[in-house]
Amino acid sequence: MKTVYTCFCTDVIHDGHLNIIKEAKKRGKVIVGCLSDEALIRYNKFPTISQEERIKLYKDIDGVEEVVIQNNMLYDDVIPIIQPDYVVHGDNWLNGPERAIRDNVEELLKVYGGELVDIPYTRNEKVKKIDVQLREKLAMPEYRRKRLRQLISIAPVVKVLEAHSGLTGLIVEKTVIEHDGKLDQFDAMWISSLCDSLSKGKPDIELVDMTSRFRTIDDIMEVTTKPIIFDGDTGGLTEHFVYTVRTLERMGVSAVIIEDKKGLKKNSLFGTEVEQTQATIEEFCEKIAAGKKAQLTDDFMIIARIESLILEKGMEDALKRSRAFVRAGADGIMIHSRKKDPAEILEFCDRFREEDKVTPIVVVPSSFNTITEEELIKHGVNIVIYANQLTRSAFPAMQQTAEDILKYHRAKEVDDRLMPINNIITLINEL
Ligand code: SPV
Ligand code: MG
Repeated sequence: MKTVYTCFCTDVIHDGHLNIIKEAKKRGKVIVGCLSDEALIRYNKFPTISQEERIKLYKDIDGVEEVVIQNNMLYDDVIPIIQPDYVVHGDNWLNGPERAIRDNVEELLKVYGGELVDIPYTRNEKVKKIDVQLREKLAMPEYRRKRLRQLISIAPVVKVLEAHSGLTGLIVEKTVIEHDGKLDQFDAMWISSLCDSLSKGKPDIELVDMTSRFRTIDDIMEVTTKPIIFDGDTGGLTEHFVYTVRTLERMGVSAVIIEDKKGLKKNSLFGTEVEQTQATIEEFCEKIAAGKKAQLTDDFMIIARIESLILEKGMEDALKRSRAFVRAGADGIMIHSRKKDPAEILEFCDRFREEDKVTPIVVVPSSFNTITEEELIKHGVNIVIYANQLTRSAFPAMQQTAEDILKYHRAKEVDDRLMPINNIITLINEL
């Protein structure tokens, strides 16, 4: 009896999957691979049911003999072991970034003479609707909110990119690259106070009010499913912060990061060039505790951001604060620095991790940008936020275009740098 292997990465079985199984069964004994949670989240198919539930779902399909776990998007851990006579898959992987996976399977099969079968992808209204329903489910507050904690527990590091509009949200949501035969993408979005303010032409001094910041979140939520970390600045007055927590939680935001400053807040990257005042440990602990008391779900996270290194108050002060803030209920610690050298950040992480193995650490490597995610993982970092790079790449490009149109009194000279009109009008699909 020949063996046929196919890998599933779905939470719902539709006609397309049943057709794959039907085609597989014609060729022999069907083994289904269940893509592990860890691999799924890299693949933008964030699971809405557990790995165990998916295994059961696949086992229950008529014609499936066996279900195995596949730990990677690439098939290296299963094909050499199972050595199936056939691998079957929908032909949708012939194009786009998934092509890299198909190439990988072809190579693995060549080794012993296995055969690859591309089954025409089933496109009908029912299948389309199920895909949309799955996506919409992920966008619901109760799913989106808990997704950050799930990611922290599954992913080696959670990679976060700034978004400040529906369009930038879509970039974070949809950008997938294939590199070295692997697919990769961002896990979550950061609603930066700097970039949200800049996009409104305002300074980053808590001038853009919460109603407006919530509006930004809502615009992004309308068109995305990935979890959101909100830059809550100082959190404002404790009496106000408790309301902010409730609103963010209700909207489906996963975490708020508040920094231990008081009075007029300025952007941290100014450091000591401008006057900024750090809140006392007692004041900030009180704010964290009040926020934790106000929150209603177990999913939401309040992350305390320590500004001691930014304000040159020293490592001991930063560590002392981290201990106090965790005791007050903080669900994570963000440590910030504006030095180019990551040494002080790494020292903090190492010393913090000596005492505390579990509380998530967040870093924002804008200045210390030579450090890689891999190195940060080794020092116990859980979340890496790329806080402003989208805005910083867009602004100079737009300004140059504006200058050149003025210079040439027409737009022809800038056209080579622009997205073709046909691409921009079709960028967003209508329903
Ligand atoms: C932001 O993105 O608004 C931040 C990070 O708070 S930083 O600009 O580095 O202070
Ligand atoms: Mg900020």
